[in-house]
Amino acid sequence: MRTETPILIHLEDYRPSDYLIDTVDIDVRLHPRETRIISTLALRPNPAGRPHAPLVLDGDELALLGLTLDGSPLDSAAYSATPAALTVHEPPRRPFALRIETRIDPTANTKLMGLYRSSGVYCTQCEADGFRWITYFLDRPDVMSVYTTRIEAEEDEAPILLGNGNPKESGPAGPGRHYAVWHDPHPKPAYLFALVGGRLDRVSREVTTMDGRAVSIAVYVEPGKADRADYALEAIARSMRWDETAFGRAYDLDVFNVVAVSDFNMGAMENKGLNIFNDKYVLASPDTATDADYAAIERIIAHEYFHNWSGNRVTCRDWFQLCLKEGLTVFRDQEFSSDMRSRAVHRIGEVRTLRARQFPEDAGPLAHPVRPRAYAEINNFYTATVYEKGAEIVRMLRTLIGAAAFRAGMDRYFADNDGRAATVEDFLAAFATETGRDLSGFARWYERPGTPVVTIEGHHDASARTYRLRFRQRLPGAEDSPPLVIPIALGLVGGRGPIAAACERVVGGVFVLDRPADEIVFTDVDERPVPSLFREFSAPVRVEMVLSDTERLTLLAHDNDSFNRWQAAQSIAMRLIVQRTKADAPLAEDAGSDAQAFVEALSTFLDAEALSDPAFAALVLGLPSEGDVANEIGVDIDPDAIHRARRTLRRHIGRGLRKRLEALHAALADQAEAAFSSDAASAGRRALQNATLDLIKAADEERGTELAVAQFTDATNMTDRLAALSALATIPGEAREAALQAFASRYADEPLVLDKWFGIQALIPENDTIARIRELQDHPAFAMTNPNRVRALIGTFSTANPTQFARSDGAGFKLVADAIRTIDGTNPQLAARLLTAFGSWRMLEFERRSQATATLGEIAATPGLSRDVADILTRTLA
Ligand code: 0A1
Ligand code: ZN
Repeated sequence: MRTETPILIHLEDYRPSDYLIDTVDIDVRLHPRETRIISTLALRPNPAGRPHAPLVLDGDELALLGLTLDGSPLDSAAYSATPAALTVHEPPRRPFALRIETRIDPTANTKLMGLYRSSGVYCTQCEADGFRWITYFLDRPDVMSVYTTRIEAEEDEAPILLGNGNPKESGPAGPGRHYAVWHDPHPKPAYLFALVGGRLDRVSREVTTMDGRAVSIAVYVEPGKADRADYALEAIARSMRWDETAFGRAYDLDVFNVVAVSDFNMGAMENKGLNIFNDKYVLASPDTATDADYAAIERIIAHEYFHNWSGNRVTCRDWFQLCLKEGLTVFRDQEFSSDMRSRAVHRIGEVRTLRARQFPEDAGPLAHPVRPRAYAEINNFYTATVYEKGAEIVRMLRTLIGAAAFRAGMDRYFADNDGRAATVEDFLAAFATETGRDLSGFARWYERPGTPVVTIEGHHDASARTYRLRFRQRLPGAEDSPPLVIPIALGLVGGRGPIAAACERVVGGVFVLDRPADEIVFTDVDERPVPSLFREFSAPVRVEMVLSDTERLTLLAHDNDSFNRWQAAQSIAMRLIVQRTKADAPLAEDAGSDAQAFVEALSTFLDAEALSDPAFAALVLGLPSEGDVANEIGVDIDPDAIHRARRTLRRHIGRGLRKRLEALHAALADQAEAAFSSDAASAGRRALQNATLDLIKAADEERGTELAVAQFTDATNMTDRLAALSALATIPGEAREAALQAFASRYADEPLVLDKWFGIQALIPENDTIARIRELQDHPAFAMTNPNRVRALIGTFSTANPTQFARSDGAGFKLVADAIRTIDGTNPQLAARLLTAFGSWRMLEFERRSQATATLGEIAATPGLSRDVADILTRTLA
């Protein structure tokens, strides 16, 4: 690996920019290989900066073609230009204009940062520091400017020309060429700059904001795909309305455009007035998109739209404050989705993702605070911790101060910081001022990495009729650090339902644990209760409490908190799988006696509730994933043992519930509407039908195959078709290969659908999977240069096929390492992201751990690794 120590950027070194840029006039002449950019910056010394400082503009691989200051060329001694910086040694101590001309090659840009081409469409990606790939600039988020963008192109090649803000003028620009001018009146950092030029179809409609502004909203997609853009368009309209009612935030331009491109490193980007999306999160039709796709599209459309206030109007002072916009915006999109769909079902989904992605990150070598203090490569900090744990912090804040005070605090935050580049301190100050509370203890959540553990003991005193709960908190690895402020939503449950018991420390159903240890006492408790703790998952912690299965079944049956009902079922299943894994004896066929009570409870539950809330029932039937079990066990992981244990329990449950599952599967198939609807109720019915299919298959492969083949053939939507294919994919044989073949021919021209096909094969827990994947890499539809393809095949394999990725012969690690090395040369961001799959290697048992070390060592020995990959590698091995 590169021997030089990575250069770290530290939060404590922040100082204001020496110069500010009030306006940017940027003229871009699009050309596939030689795009010319002329940028005119209105600069002035920053009163808060150092006087007489040189002006140093950022660049990356840039070539300077021309430079003037206030209209006159600069003497060559007055400046110096390298690909990475343009320095004016002694700029005027008054406002001045700099005109900079650069030239770039969008076709050669495979990093997908700056200006690049995706299937012939010119598009940009400037977060975090992509603008410096286009022109020299003060590329930092606290430099905010008003932009006017002129785009010129061949009319044939790029009939559509889009920029930030509002369209101002357009017209011909010489033979066969045309131009468009866009103006964005809202000052913004360069990372929110965007432009698009290409041949695109569009769907659009008008909406009127609560302030009476008429806004034209539009979605642009590849020619011929406009019929798949309506769902995204309507999701924009719903997001706009919701932000008005939930947060009082209205849109502030005359147009709002979304463009879908097929090569994109992330999900989407919130450029002002011109959101650019990975087409996976825009395009949907019943025949090509699953219910999960529809939900993801709605959520990500909302996420990017909500950034217009939480991110754009109020932006970040520096990249250490990334959670200020991301955590807050994730919280906002979660609330939106909960309001659009079932809140309980949605919350369970969020927590599953948090536990599957953020908890392991926080427990491994890549752990970092929600607000990091240092980084070598900022693109590696778009993490589950910044996004998901960041959102949990905002949620805890609301739980602590209450919904009304939270809303008032948000209003104050937006009002006080509108048009500013803010910090986490500014965010907390708005709530502290609003409520008069000291939030300095709470602020520790932003500083401390790691998942806290809360240990709880309960004691019922029958004669005193009291119930006492003792709490202790600790942060593994940082036992001496001051305590966190942990809101614990709780209640007591008895054999007939929730128990009303008094405790003065519990206010509005919430007890706040802000000391290392504490205890509370409920009075008037006659029967021995079961505590229902961390309702709705009120804090991102691990809970340690000894409860019997009987007590957990009381919660499953009688709690009025849906999250904890689901959690109770999960905890029992987890205990059963962990126990089987540790024994690693898939026990005898009837060795389910310890699971009998659980199976009976599931059976009662299904009879009573399956058809009234199918989405919730599907979640209750879903066992913890193999990854969840590995995270629970934490050390000396043998993925094969976990796989066997989980399969045994599934089979046992499937057999125990067999009759009910068959009946439910049939009933739900009958209920399926003739006309497809993507709404939550229909999606819930499909989810339960497919959960029953999966368990029937676990109980009886032959019957499962029969049902799956029928469902695969008759399916009228992608959810059912794909669920059938997934069910078949784990049963070796002809039925599987035939279905895979049929799917591939049906969708031969649908790259996004073939991604699902790649993914399903990457998940097969069999030894042949590696060979299958190597073969699929040569499939005409696969390309190492397209992030969606790579994530579908290699990413799915490395993150969700633990038995094959972590094979004891190292072949799984090697497959992924080979891909990382190939991709690093073209797209370092994507390569670095793939590498994070090695983040949990220390949990593995000795042999697998040794294989991981060897593979990581081989990657490290590769000459010319990118900074992105080198950064992840250094931290993974540290
Ligand atoms: N701000 C975007 C995430 C994003 C970050 C970096 C990118 O560069 C490749 C792209 C998108 C969001 O939160 O959606
Ligand atoms: Zn975001």
